[in-house]
Amino acid sequence: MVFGQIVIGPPGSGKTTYCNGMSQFLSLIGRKVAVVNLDPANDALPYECAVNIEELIKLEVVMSECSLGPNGGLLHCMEYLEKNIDWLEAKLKPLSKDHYFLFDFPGQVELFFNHDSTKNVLTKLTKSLNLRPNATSGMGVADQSKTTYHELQRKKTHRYVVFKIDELKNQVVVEKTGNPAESYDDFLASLPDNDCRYAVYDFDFVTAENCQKSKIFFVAWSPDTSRVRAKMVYATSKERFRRELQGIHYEIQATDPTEVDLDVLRERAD
Ligand SMILES: Nc1nc2c(ncn2[C@@H]2O[C@H](COP(=O)(O)OP(=O)(O)OP(=O)(O)O)[C@@H](O)[C@H]2O)c(=O)[nH]1
Ligand SMILES: [Mg+2]
Repeated sequence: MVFGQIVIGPPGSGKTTYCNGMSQFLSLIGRKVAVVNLDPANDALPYECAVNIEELIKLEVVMSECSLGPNGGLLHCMEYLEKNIDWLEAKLKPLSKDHYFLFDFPGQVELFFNHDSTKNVLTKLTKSLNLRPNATSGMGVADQSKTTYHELQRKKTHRYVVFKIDELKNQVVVEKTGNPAESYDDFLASLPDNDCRYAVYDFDFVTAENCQKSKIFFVAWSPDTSRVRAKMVYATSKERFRRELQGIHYEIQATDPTEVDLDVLRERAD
């Protein structure tokens, strides 16, 4: 099986530096590693790469010959790579037997959001090299977050739990718990106006048939006024965190208080 990492992130976030550090680390522990540079704008590479898109196409040449700026030129390069995927496959095939791959990608967001070539390149590699991509943000979950959730779920010791991401620890930690007697308004008041949070709420209600029921809601709170960085970190770490929370019945994504109104919960739970 082939192992490796596809390194993506905003421009200047440290992708190339990370590939360099990771390849040194892997070499030190005796692992064969192949760094694949797929960013034609990466100049002065700090690592020795096994495959370099520059061998296929050069950004400066595209920019001058097609009269394109750096972003348009980059899109052109990715389209060109997609059309010449055989070139990349032929380079990777012999390495795939025993090398660990590190793919260093460009940072331009349009490559991932409004353009298909990058996705198509990865899909084709997935098939030809038999890769099984998994997404991870590298975020951890503090043990206390897991135990506090279990207390809410199994022992009903909390009405709600508010979690936040501690960027220094790179972990999801408990910010606040509410005791079972607290109201829904108390819960809403615990969500900050201009920052993101995750929360779980144990919603007790009585059905039309007069049955007492209880459903656990997961709330991904991401108000419009939060910093872009916070929105990104919370969005990319959500699935990782959700995997730790067994037994959630419903999930609500809220960007303002109306989306997490008590009536919304009632409607979903009914
Ligand atoms: N302080 C700090 N600086 C870093 C870190 N990682 C990278 N840098 C610096 O950030 C700058 C950009 O790093 P790169 O590794 O080139 O980032 P990149 O994501 O590959 O950038 P693009 O390919 O242009 O999108 C360089 O000056 C690095 O030295 C880090 O963990 N901490
Ligand atoms: Mg780079």
